[in-house]
Amino acid sequence: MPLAYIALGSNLGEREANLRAALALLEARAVKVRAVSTLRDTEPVGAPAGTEHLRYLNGAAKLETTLEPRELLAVLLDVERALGRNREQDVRNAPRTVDLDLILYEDRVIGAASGEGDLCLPHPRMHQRRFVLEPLAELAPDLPHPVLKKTVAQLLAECPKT
Ligand code: PH2
Ligand code: MG
Ligand code: MG
Repeated sequence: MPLAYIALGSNLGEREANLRAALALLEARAVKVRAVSTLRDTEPVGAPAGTEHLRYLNGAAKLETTLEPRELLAVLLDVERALGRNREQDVRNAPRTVDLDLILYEDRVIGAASGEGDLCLPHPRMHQRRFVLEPLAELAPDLPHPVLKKTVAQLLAECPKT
């Protein structure tokens, strides 16, 4: 079965409970959660003014699913909505109960300009974000990035700390 990795984030409400609930909902939706990293408290990156105090709980999960990337993305968005994620404010990086980002799906490369809507694989900012790379490296340090041709551990070693 195809393997995918997602990043988990929450900076509103009961953060850990939100992330655990998201994983449980994925299990109920044709997605097998094969591994979950430790969850870590992180400084928000790019927070809108007035929300800088809302720290994130971040982690990563390894999924197995027969869903295609687009279908998996739809399930992720559905689970976000089920857990009260509200995208109406339309503010970039607005605080959220749950954020589930598709980071890698096998070695698939999909560009946002490929006619597949806004799905982009690998996630276009994964290599710039320690809050994604650190938990991912716990699960799959030797996993290669299909475009950058470096492993997750290498990307983490090269990612600036600020
Ligand atoms: N997600 C963002 C923007 N900033 N900062 C941290 N620490 N963790 C996140 O998950 C995060 C962020 C956009 O999704
Ligand atoms: Mg995100
Ligand atoms: Mg997201």
